[in-house]
Amino acid sequence: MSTDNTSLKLEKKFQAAEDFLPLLGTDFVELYVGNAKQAAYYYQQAWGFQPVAYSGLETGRKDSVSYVLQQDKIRLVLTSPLQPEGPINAHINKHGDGVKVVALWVDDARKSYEETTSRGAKSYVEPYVMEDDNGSVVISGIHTYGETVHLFVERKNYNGPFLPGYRAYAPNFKAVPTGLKFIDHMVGNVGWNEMNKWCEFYAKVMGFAQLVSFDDKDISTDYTALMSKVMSNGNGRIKFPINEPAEGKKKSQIEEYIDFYNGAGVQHIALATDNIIATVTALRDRGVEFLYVPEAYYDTVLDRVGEIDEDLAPLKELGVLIDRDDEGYLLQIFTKPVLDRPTMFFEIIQRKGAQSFGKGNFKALFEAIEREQDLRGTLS
Ligand code: TYF
Ligand code: FE
Repeated sequence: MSTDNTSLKLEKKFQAAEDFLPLLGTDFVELYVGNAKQAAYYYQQAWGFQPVAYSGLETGRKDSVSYVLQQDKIRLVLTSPLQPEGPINAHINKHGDGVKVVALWVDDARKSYEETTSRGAKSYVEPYVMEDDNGSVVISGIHTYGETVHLFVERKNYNGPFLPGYRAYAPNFKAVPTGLKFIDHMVGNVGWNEMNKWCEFYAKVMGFAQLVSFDDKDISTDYTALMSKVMSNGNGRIKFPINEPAEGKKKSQIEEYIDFYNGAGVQHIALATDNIIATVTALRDRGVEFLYVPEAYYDTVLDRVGEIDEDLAPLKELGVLIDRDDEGYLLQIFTKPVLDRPTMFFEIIQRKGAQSFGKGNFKALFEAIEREQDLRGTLS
């Protein structure tokens, strides 16, 4: 892998052609979950997300219910079925709780749909308009890996709490934020030999370019292996690394995910903070569990990354990992899976110049993941 100046590389990759799919950012991430009310409580209490909108029986919706939670620019939607059968039930039955929708904020949802479907995207939902007293929203959608979908959300004529059909929701409880700012990247796990297919999808259908690539030699530990490529849109606001399992001495963590999720899906959501020590301290105090890194990592880390602004002691105490590229450094840490199935987890990341993904930490990180796999008996 090369660690050349990634921002510069991104500019170069995109200066040739006009961006046919301009993306303003991530609009929301929707999880289908078994019990949205209790999941909402977890994300409020442990993660510091504030409830902002709700739709369900009280708003005239009969089949399902959604809670919308927000922290700075990050918006999560938690949806559960209210009836015994339907697509949400089927999704939960097959995958457990997991990400169904990665919604992208656009200026023109109709054009986004045309540009992507004409390049081969499979339609999920044709453009449609929703209206209420707060204005109108246009939404369209396409399929991506597994049963995951992308919605294009055009909300320039809307000023309600979330979308038409939702009412503002502000329980007496006030969430205490943990310093999470925006989604830095979202990673997809896909099946054997499917990485290139999905990277080509993001390139051809959505106009993304490849930032970096890691092969199994870059990132295999003594045991497990995977391959990964990072795809980015033109302005760099949307970054989607795609992982596939690789053959190793033991079962790849990506294969474990695919087994339990029953297919491809979102593996981790990386959330940015500008004070990782404060954020991770708060999350840990509220019960969020992080991967453990042996203390020996900290004996040599500064030889590898050089001087950093932070004291090493609190980083070591929390298990925060450090890496450097030619643009600066980054601090990152990974939670254990946040579900009973070993599927989705979160990354907390603070970038101090570096635009890469922590390659220097792969060995320590993957060994930590393998220790958890070993406890689950899923390494072989
Ligand atoms: O997003 C990334 O590329 C880093 C590293 O299974 C990573 O966070 C890659 C694969 C993986 C876990 C983390
Ligand atoms: Fe990541």
